[in-house]
Amino acid sequence: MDYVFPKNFWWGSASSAPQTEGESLRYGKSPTVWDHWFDAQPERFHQGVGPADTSTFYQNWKADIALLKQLNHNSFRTSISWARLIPDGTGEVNPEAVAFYNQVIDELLAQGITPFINLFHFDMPMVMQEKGGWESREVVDAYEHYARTCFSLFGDRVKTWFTFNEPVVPVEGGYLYDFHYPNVVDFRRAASVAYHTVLAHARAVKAWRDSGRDGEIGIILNLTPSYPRSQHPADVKAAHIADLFFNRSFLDPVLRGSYPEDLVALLREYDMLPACQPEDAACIRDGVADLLGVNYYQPRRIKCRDDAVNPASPFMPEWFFSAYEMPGRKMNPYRGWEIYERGIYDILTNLRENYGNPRCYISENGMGVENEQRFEKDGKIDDQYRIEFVREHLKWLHKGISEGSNCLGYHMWTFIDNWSWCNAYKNRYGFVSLDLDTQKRTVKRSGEWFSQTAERNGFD
Ligand code: BGP
Repeated sequence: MDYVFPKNFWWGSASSAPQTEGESLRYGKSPTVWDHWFDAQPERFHQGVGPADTSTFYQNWKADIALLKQLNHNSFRTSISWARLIPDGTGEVNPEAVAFYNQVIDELLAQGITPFINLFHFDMPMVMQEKGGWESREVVDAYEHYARTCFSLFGDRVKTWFTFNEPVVPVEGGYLYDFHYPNVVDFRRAASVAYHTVLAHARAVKAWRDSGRDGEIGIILNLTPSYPRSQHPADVKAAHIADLFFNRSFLDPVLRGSYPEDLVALLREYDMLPACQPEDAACIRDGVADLLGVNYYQPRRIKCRDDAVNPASPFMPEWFFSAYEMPGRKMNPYRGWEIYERGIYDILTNLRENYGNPRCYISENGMGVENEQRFEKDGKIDDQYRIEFVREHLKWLHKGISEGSNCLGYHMWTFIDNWSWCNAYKNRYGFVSLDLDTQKRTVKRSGEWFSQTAERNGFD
């Protein structure tokens, strides 16, 4: 084989509670921000399809785990729903939720699939949002309590935990660019949300370590390598600032235990630093993750701004850079995102050279395709484009490992086509297709390919 991966490499896929469980207001679960927003503005959701219409993992977990096994997964990531486990955010645990998550964890283990459990995937319980969401320290306290509850209920069997998935996305979506609830556009508030999520991460890391259990705890970040249009100092500086805002605002505190000095200096200059407490710095310093999950979809192409900023306009990251459409870039024609496979290698190299080569893995990578049904042949989706996508990314990942990167696995987004936020079912990502009318699952060609690759631990 041309590409052989290290022994015990993690082959699997990722999903999340709010995108798969369904039963969004049943069996004791309280509403999240998604249930609330969908009620208020269903027109913001693709074809008016909301968070109740997911792939019904709550009912189908056993059969779905059998499919994971069929696809030779040795690991699988999903999340716990805070609103299901502790419906009022801080009080009583919901016994139906405990029974559900116990069944899922036990079945995964019985099938030889290591559960990777994430605590928060964009799904703030509405009761907590009403208390201010991540702008509020009370919510950070409540999250720590929720994390401790999870560790005490499931930490005897779950050994790989994550505090957050893509914490920068609720900052961007909810507080800067209006694609998540609460639809605020205000940098100062966004900075406070970002800061409190880092703090919440560090508090959960401490809670896990306090539990004395064996295992590890990490965080999952979506990293977007920030490439300048040219080597002109103005473009390089612009790309550096984009990197500070969108990557290093999380990467540095969770891997180095502190914020980049130039990010702090920039925010101080514009009087945008969030309010801190004296004890926070030590908490963040001690909250360095054991393991980093890297979600990689596409890079950022950056150039300096062509025009001067109007200082009367509201402060935004884009005061310092512009996006740049690189001529000749390779695009996913079915979704509109750039495909740049080498980005995975650049991320691993950066982690190795600048962050002490942490234990990491690719926790999401994937190719969304609209109207994927058109590629059906003999009853299954013949998604050769996805096979090509995965292969090409894996080649770069393999190169990173061969140069010494500490990358332990590759998880695909996602297992079964699932509901995705405002896009609902527009972009299909799964190894398994989902018939929305019948809920029938059918393995795609890419699922077969992945299954073989995982079994052989590599490909030609
Ligand atoms: C990632 C999220 C996932 C999933 C994926 C695909 O950022 O972690 O939850 O949504 O993106 O996104 P989309 O369906 O918008 O193409």
